[in-house]
Amino acid sequence: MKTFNPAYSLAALAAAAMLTACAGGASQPATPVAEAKNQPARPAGGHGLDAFLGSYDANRDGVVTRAEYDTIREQRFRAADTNGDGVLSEAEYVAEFEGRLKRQYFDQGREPDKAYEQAIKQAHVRFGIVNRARDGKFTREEDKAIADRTFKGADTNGDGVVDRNDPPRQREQSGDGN
Ligand SMILES: [Ca+2]
Ligand SMILES: [Ca+2]
Ligand SMILES: [Ca+2]
Repeated sequence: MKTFNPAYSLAALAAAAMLTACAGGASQPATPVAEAKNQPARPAGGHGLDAFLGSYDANRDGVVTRAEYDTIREQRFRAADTNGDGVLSEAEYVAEFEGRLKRQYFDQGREPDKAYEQAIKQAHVRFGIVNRARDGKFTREEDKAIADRTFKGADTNGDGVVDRNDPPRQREQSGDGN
């Protein structure tokens, strides 16, 4: 295990929550909630390196490879496609986001608040942006295009992986914020 770094705790928690959700199985106990409460609240899939690592660093080595990223993104898409028609409706898209957000609030011992409502609203707005064709169907192709842009946007030093060696950009804006 790596040395404990408080900056990682929320990210690790999010990763643990997500992996548990994805695998549907038991996983190691996450970082104690007491630790997480000391961290600033951050919406699920929020911007920033911590959120990125928390969401996609599956093996928690502090480095997100493209393979890890693509695998989790694909898992997330498949899990979100609850009616199995291969595309995400707005309802499916937002429900997937809300599931992660709920989990995060639960793990932090928080009740849904104004920020929660706002985050859900933003998810609806985001669907309108990611669903470029405006046909109400978010496709894998659309997701892959965003994934590519998001990963490259996060990999600010361009070495093909996302980690703490990637200098933050002045204005954090990458893809759909997932
Ligand atoms: Ca990793
Ligand atoms: Ca669907
Ligand atoms: Ca990099």
